[in-house]
Amino acid sequence: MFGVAQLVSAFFASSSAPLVALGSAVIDFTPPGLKDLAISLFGTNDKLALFVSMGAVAVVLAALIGLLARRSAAAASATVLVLAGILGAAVISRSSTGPLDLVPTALGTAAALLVLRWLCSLASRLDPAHSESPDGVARRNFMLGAAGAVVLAAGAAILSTPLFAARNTAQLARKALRLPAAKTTAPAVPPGAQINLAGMPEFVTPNQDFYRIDTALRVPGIDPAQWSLRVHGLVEHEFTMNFQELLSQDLVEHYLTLTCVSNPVGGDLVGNAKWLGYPLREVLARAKPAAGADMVLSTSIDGFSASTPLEALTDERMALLAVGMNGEALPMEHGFPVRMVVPGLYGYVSATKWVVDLEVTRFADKAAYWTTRGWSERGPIKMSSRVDTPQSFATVPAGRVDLGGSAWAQTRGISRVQVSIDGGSWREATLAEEATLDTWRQWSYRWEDAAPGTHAVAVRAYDRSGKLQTEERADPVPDGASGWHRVQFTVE
Ligand SMILES: Nc1nc2c(c(=O)[nH]1)N[C@H]1C(S)=C(S)[C@@H](COP(=O)(O)O)O[C@H]1N2
Ligand SMILES: [Mo]
Repeated sequence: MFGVAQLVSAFFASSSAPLVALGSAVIDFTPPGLKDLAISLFGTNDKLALFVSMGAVAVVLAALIGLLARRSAAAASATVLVLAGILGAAVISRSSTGPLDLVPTALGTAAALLVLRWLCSLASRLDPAHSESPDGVARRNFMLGAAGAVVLAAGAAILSTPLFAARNTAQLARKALRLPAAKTTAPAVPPGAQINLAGMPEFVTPNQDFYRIDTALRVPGIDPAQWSLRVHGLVEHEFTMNFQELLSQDLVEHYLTLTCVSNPVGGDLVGNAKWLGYPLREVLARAKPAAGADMVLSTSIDGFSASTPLEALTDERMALLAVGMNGEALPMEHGFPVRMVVPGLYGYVSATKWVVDLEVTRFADKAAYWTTRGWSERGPIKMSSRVDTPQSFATVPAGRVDLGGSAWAQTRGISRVQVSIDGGSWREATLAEEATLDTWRQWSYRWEDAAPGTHAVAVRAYDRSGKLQTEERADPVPDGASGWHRVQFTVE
């Protein structure tokens, strides 16, 4: 049933695929603590984990329905119909679906009922009372039939993936796209921004290594020729802008480190890229926000939304409507063709991918996707520092040990980093060169006389205003983790 529905849905909107819809609904209704748990357990494989567990549930359900069918074929069919109802409800609950999107689920259900009837009739011949053929043949027929159904279902589900891709005009459009050069280019990253120590991250994160966090089980495919951005709400001039108009503006390049609110202390849900885009302050200047407006609610094509303080989009910081990432068009999973990036704010309140709508409004009037799920309505990035090398539980040779890591306080910049070895006094680390106030800064510390044994290193940072990173431990929920990062490793 899932297999056929998934295959048929390839010919409809991606959100019509019942498994995707069900998964999306599961994500939407997941309490905030659980989202965090899933991310911490599976990291950026959280979606794979969700699909695998849904697949396992589907197999168990199929087996149970099979057992039920041995007692009553009607009850088994009724169960299939109830499941179909749940899937249909999940599909309809998606923001971008209509009644037509129920067709894949309906066809999948029909296929499931037919297969069930067929298997039941094969099974009935197993019953010696009705047997016209010898026992062994009936058994073999049933087993072959059941195996065939499983293979066909799995095959259909697997086949649906390339079908989606082949249909994906967005991907083709992305390949063909030539982005214009920036009117204002970013100053080159000073070579000294990178500390050359094994285990240090690259200062500019390659696109394929960039962390990915979103609620989209299937990456939205937006054909740029179809894309437009609606700007409306508490503004003097509402307008929509298409992709060509956006590209014909004076584009700006800016290096900016993006951070996820779910990043735990010492975590890696953070990445640094060169973004190409149009300043949001220009977009908003054209719209002319009315007095009293204090928030911009940005919405993606798949119904995610973020609430960004209007001020963060209109002050001097480089908030961008981005089209490029590290010299190429935005990768599909990072928001092609257009996303937002805002210095100093966690992604969930600012970095809307596949953005199609900007509503100028008030925090008092509207709430964004994660705000309604227990996260803070505002999300300034907390100053953080991290030890990247040695890693926790590593073993390093005695004598000279080179420590290295990263620190970030977007919009304010990092002015000092200190390390403490085995709880000893704080010592100044050497800072790598700074690229911008909005990018992370690497640091290193040479420990000359590491004796064999287990050691612990803690790190903390200061921003450019002289403020010390807080030691106070906080979990990611509701507005970001805090506390000093500590690693333990063995010297031998
Ligand atoms: N459309 C959409 N945009 C989104 C999200 C999302 O779920 N959907 N997640 C946000 C969050 S929580 C983060 S941290 C950043 C991550 O951006 P990246 O995946 O490009 O690293 O995207 C933001 N933009
Ligand atoms: Mo995030």
